[in-house]
Amino acid sequence: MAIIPMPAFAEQQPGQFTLPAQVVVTYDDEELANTADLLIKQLCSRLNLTAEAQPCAQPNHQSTTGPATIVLGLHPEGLASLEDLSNLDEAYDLTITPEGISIAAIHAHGVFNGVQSLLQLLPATPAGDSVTLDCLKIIDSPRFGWRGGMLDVGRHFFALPFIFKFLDLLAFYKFNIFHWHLTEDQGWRMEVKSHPKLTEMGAWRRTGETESYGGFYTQAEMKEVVAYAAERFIEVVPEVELPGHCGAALACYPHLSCSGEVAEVPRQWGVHEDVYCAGKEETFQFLETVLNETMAMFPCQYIHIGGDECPKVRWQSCPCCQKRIQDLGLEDEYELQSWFVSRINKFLKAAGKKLIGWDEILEGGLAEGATVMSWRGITGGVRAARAGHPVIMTPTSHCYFDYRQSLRADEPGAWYAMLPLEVVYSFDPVPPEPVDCATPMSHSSMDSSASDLNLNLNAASTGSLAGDWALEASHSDNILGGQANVWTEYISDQATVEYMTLPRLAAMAEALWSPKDMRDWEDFQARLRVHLRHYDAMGLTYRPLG
Ligand code: TNX
Repeated sequence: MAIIPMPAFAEQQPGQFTLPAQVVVTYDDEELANTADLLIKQLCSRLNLTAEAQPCAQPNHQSTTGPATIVLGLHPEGLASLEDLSNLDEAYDLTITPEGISIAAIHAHGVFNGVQSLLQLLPATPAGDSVTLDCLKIIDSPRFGWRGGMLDVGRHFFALPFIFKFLDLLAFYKFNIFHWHLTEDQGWRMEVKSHPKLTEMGAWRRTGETESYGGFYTQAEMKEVVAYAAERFIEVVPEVELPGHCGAALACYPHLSCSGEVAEVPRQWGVHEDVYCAGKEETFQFLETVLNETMAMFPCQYIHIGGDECPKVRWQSCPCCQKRIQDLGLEDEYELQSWFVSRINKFLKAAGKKLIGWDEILEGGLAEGATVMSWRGITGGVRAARAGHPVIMTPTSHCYFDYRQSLRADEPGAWYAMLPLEVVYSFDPVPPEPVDCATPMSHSSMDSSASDLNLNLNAASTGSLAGDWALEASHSDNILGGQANVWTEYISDQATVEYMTLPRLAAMAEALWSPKDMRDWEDFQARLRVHLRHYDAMGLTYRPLG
């Protein structure tokens, strides 16, 4: 049963079911029509079967052409088998008996998840004349509600068909968030009708005397992406970087910087000192116009505003910024950044949206209700969760898919760090609970050195040893989940994105979906070997195991 992520409950049952030559998929609610259609397409294209979908109101799912093979059923009133699960929106019951296959759920998203599990049970390519499946029962729902994948299209641009392919991959592993990093120093990728220069000029950077590199998505294309993702129950979270990482925008509109002098779209990676001027009102007029167009395209309740890596050096010497600090009675430039983000937060909130930012938004004070993406380790996330803010854990140590996968000299990826598959697999978005040193250790024969150590530990702490590396259980509900990030400074083509993503995305999927106590590295690798055949069939590039 090579399903990844491992279902919460799965049990092999006696008997087998052979798919007939003519597969009939029935569904009892219009909301399932699209999922039925996606399933049919897979059966036809992948396994050369003949398959059709039929809406069917009858409880026994008798179709007009004979008994249904695969029954998709929606039960908004609830399902006894799913009663004990959490995250019921995504829960499903997949049953295979000698008579047929049934996928039942309370919400359409659950049925979609069940279909993904079924597709993983089917052979990757046509296997002989017929397809036979072992009977089984799966009852499943995710551990975390936020299971994200981020793609940086700013450093390198990836055309629309690849975005669809990336979404297919996220869906295959039951991810439900696509975080789209759309603006960067090295390129602005999102059409903004009120500011056409952003893509006419900001989407392109000079690569030689006359050559330039870049690309962008039109608003119509971005809406297509949102619709394609929605069909796969994935929400698209757009990221518009502020107040830093905005070199491309400043090249188009230099008056929005402190100096007014940003010459071209930056060609170097890294952290750039030119950022939006926090003192000028024009900055906020610009950003609000851009965000209004962004919100009109992306129905998701979240807007990611970046917030990371914003040097303060320009603000320190800018009369407008210094006046702002004085007028508002702020302590320093960190508080100025906090004020900047809070102002944007209020704007988004008034439009009914929620702000997400990288963990730097904690500096100088966190905006009301803001969600924090903790990337510089987990400590920012721990502090935000303790303060009652929602948190997505995405520490570099486990979630940065731009890092190379081994030390081999020919391994692609960023040269400065490594993230092997096994480390991704060990990721847990919820930090351990603090160790209470006041509680004596239960050693039956504690020797004197151990007891000295214990005394010292007690003396050095007031109850908690773990500080910001641990989180009290009472706050752990604030951890929404985790996310894999594909930054693309060192990834310039689609095949390399795939190579960096696979198979690590599979490990991340299991870390974010499956019950923690089911994590089994050996078993995961065995299932992964089967998945490599799926990658081959889908035409995906991946890093071989080992
Ligand atoms: C840090 S993660 C960044 C990105 C880089 C990445 C490279 C974050 C919020 N900022 O701009 O691409 O490191 O690993």
